[in-house]
Amino acid sequence: GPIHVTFPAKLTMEEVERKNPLVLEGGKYRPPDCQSTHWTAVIIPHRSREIHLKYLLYYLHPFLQRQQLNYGIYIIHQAGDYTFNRAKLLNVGFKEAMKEEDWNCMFFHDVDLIPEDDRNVYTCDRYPKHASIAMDKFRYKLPYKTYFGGVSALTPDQYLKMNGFPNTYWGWGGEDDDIAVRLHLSHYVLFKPTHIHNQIQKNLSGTSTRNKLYCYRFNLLAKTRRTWKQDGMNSLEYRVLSKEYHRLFTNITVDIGTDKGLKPLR
Ligand code: NGS
Repeated sequence: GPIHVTFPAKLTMEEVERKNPLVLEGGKYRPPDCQSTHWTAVIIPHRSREIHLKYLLYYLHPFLQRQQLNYGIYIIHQAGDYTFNRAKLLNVGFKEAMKEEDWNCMFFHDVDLIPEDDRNVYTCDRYPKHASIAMDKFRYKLPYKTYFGGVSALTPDQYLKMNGFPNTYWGWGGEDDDIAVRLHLSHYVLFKPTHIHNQIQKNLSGTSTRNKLYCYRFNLLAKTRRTWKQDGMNSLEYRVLSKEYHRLFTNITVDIGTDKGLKPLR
């Protein structure tokens, strides 16, 4: 049923670790008393949102364990201070997670969204799934019909069929709309379950700066139909700088480069 989400001020990461004794190194879990057929990797793009991450893990670990899934949590941390690129980090997460296990479901997850109901099942379906369809900040309604931001779930096959996500959106906005167009172009019907999420207040993080607005996002969006087959999983370039197995997650720090000197797609 519903989960009452609060943000205990004194919560520490050690306490979250203590509350999750069955989680294995690197934030992985296998149900001890049954064999689950579900293998869900949760991919979280990240930079300077440690407080958000702590609250998300506090809720997410017990939530996923109650669902008796095999799961792993991957934090994909963008190195340096160049403009954040959420969708490219998600592509990196897919590639790196698949090197470790034969995951059959990827949950692409913003760090600031907490599931608010146990009936938000973190498994994949026949069709790609937009999971964060009801958020408190949008009064539990979609902001617009094709909105695909926040949390989404795809099987590896579904993800590869649409050439993954775009690598070219540097800064805030538009990459989720591009993904929605790709889904449409790959002839996927979207599945919108009744998931409910609570967004952590920006000011809780201590660093309330928003990612830089990406001013070319509308230009790129206008071209997705032509560019999606050249920009995505097949053009992904990055360098892993470190991979650490923490108690509650695997942290992969990556250099994803910049858009300086890159030729615009036509
Ligand atoms: C749209 C953005 C999306 C974004 C959505 C919700 O306008 O990337 O707002 O934003 N699209 C473009 O800018 C083209 S939110 O209210 O969560 O800040 O996800």
